[in-house]
Amino acid sequence: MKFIHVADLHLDSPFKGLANSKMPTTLLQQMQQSTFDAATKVFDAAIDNQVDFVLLVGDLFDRAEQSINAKYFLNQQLNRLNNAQIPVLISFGNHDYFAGDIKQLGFPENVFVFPNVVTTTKLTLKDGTIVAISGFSFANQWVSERMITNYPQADSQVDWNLGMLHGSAEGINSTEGTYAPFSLAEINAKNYDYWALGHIHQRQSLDERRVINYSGNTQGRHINEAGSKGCLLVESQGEQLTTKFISTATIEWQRITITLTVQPVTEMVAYILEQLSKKNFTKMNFIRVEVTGTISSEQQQAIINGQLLPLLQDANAKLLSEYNFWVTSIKLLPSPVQLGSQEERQSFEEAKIAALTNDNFQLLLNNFDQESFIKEELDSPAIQAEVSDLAAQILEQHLAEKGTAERDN
Ligand SMILES: [Mn+2]
Repeated sequence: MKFIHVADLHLDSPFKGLANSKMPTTLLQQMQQSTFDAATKVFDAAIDNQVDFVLLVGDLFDRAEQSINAKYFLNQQLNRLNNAQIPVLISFGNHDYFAGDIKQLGFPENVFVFPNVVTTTKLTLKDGTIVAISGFSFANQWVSERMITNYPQADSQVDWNLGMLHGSAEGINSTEGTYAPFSLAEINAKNYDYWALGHIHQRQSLDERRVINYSGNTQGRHINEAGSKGCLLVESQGEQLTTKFISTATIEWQRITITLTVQPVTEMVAYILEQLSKKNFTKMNFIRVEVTGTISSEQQQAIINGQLLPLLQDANAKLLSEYNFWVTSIKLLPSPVQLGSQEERQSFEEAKIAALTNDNFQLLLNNFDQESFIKEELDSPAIQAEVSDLAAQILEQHLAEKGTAERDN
């Protein structure tokens, strides 16, 4: 048995907040095309590796009202797999929830879409191997029910039992349970051979055998989705399953720290770009420059009030044909804050991860239902990431000041 586990394609993500007059058109196009290019690589990999089937675990589309572009693209890709006789199993997630008539989707005959209740479907592979695959599709943006409890126990009559589940594993990054929450114990109790998880965009295994996996998303969309992104190729070797990561993102995000000294603003621009040029990126990288070191208040102001970035991007645009990077933002690293003990520092980091989640941001956005223009502005992962970072910095500063005040008393 050989299959691809992929989730969170987020086709046609708008990348709001990144396009500006400094960004060269070719790069703008590459960015807007990136979720499609990443998805194409997934389907290429399925065909090249002659997999038995593909599991698409939700958030294929970025929004429930899918763009014509995204729909058309996906249908073309599914047809490619149909021609290659590769079955595709789809369970929709919180971004592309679907409760309508599956026939209306117009998918080719190799596609099976899970309904809104947990359902098991069986595939017989070319060599006679029988695989049972259980899953469900989100009917709404929120599913607070513990859907995991509806999954059947592993079927001992089949060769492999697989689960597809778009949802939040408790204790990873979000404790509130609006995304089909489940615990590792509940998953383990089902005795399946493999769990293809979706929803959390950071690729990770939840178990030591590496058979309960989030594949992560296929293309990072902002600085909080940094690093390599792609899908998993899962293959059986006897009784064992091995997973191999396949990289699909055409643009990778990363933070790069640059140490500056007191110097004129013009030299800052040249110095930063020179440091980045030395990295010899082999694919396009979107960079958040994090500045540290001792700099003048004039330099600090140029960064904080946003004057440096357009200057930097102007010069960056001229380097694009030679070097694979684009500076999307520049931040001053806060000067080290004294949060007292190691324990204080650690609980702050933990609290930060628990509180500053995209889900919590979505809840906050509900406060702006009456002011849709605010909601629309803020409804961009890039801007949310900025706000989260800023919130963390301000909190940290407050805590440090409070700590100092308490120690002074
Ligand atoms: Mn997602």
